[in-house]
Amino acid sequence: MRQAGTATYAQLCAQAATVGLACRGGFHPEDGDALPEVSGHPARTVVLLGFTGREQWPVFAASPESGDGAPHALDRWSRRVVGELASRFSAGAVYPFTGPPWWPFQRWAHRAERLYASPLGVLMHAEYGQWHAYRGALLLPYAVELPALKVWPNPCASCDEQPCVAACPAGALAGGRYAPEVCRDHVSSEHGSACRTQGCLARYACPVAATHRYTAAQAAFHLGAFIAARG
Ligand code: B12
Repeated sequence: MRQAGTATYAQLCAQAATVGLACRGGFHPEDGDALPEVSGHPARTVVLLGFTGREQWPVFAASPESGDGAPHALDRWSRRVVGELASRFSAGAVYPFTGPPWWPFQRWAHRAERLYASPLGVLMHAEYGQWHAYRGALLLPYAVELPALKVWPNPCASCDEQPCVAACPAGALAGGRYAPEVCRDHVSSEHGSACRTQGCLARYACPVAATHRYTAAQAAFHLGAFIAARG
């Protein structure tokens, strides 16, 4: 039984699972993180929340937001379910999609779990490879003990063929770093139908954690959002 205003990491994760989210590790903030206060108290623990592989997608797909036809369905769903979770734990919440300026979720992710940047820019996870993402972060005004970082080797360091780089039909990874405009021009053009229908071909070419690859519907949703974000 938890006391009001406190929680263990296991309790947080169990509750997160009930709303369709996975705990993605956490960290104890420092002054430089400049996080908002939670009901007048400094945030003492940040727990990242998100999707791992294709596991949580069906919960979002069955939600009212997914079916209402209005824009930004996944962001609106994330606000609702992360917000619900925050109120259960007397926490604040921040999101990866409010910006610019953006909250630095990938920098935080490196503090929460041992991850490695792939050539695409997407972080590699020990179990899920590139197939994971962030939907929000809980800001807890109390200290929560967090799991130790799991040590594992960077799979990209021993991947000489780099099939991800070779598979990009636009050559958006050719310069040694991801060129988002080159990618988006191609994906939005008549030549980009394979990316649009099958998902990012570079990401799918990665052999790591292939069993966790997104489903066609999940991939198509993200590519659609990426094209729509052109502004
Ligand atoms: C802006 C942005 C983009 C821009 C990148 C523009 C650029 N290069 O400048 C665009 C729109 C191109 C983009 C595309 C994608 N993105 Co993006 N993006 C973001 C966002 C909203 C902000 C990043 C940022 O500027 N942060 C500010 C700095 C200060 O914070 P940071 O943590 O230190 O940021 C680092 C990263 O941005 C990284 N980086 C630089 N360039 C790129 C390019 C890509 C593709 C990625 C993934 C990271 C990355 O370097 C920064 C410095 O350390 C983040 C969410 C977030 N709040 O972090 C998602 C995020 C980084 N994106 C993500 C993903 C998955 C993608 C896509 C692969 C899929 C998608 N969302 O459709 C696509 C790639 C397109 C494809 N072919 O599929 C995920 C990465 C998850 C992971 N496993 O690592 C994030 C964390 C969103 C999430 N909800 O989980 N993205």
